[in-house]
Amino acid sequence: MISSRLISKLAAADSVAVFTGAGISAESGVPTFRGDDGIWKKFKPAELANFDSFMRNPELVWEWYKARRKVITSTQPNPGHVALAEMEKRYRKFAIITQNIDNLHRRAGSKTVYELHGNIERNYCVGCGKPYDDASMLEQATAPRCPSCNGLIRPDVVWFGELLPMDEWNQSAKAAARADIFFAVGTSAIVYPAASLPAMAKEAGAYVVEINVERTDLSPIADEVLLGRSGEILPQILMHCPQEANA
Ligand code: BV8
Ligand code: ZN
Repeated sequence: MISSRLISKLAAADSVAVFTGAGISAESGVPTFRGDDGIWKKFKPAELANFDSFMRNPELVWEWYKARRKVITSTQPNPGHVALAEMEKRYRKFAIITQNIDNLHRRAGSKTVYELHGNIERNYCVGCGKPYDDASMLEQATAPRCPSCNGLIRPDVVWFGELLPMDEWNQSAKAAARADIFFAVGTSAIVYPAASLPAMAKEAGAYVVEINVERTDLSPIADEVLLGRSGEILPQILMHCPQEANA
């Protein structure tokens, strides 16, 4: 499965970046977006994951995120997340660049995680920007309001038509540009600007490795496509990583 070329690259690499999508959390029981039980099969992103819909019908959007938060917080990181948390210790420069809002990389112990599309466990007031992360308040039936300015409280995720968090984006672009190996794991790579990162890494000379149960729009630019479940492939790749970071 893992080529001798990748094995030698893993041994020699100084900087590794891993770009992840919903597929890495599928084995934890978090529904993907475009899979058969995909979120976008049931709900149209344009109807729910955008600011105007939220302001038009905050209860509906809040209910949706509450349902997703309930699923997500009842799941555990899987061997794919755990392997990446361990892999971070084997390289001097290592970064996870995720589109996932499920916080599972951090819960697996990963330290350097750039959340391009936010985190479902964080919330803030659209009026005064005050953060609200205590779960009890979030369990309220309707869309909660900010006690200090009465503004609506929203999940700290990036909706369609919204800009990505600048710092996360800049750090991600830097990690992609300096990567010796760039892994793209469990993503259909069609949501932009996140989906432009693999090409940026390739452009900068990275060895691009795709891990997915099927080929995607990314496969043509990948140097290597490993077809299979990330929860099985990532632990195998870890076995070929240096025991500790090169000095
Ligand atoms: C923006 C958070 C500036 C919320 C999300 C350029 C071209 C075309 C369109 C655009 C463009 N630039 C901007 C756009 C518009 C838009 C966009 O990209 N639209 C797409 C649909 C074409 N982008 C935006 O709006 C972005 N903002 O550009 O702002 C701007 C402002 C004004 C006007 C213009 C521009 C913001 C996008 C962020 C949206 N928020 N999530 C929430 O989650 O509720 S996106 C969300 O969907 C995820 O975060 C993720 O990014 C995406 C889902 O993709 P994946 O994670 O890859 O999941 P998917 O199900 O698709 O695929 C899973 C894969 O895993 C599959 O390939 C499957 O085979 C594989 N798999 C399954 N099981 C396994 C597995 N692999 C391995 N192992 C397994 N076990
Ligand atoms: Zn407020």
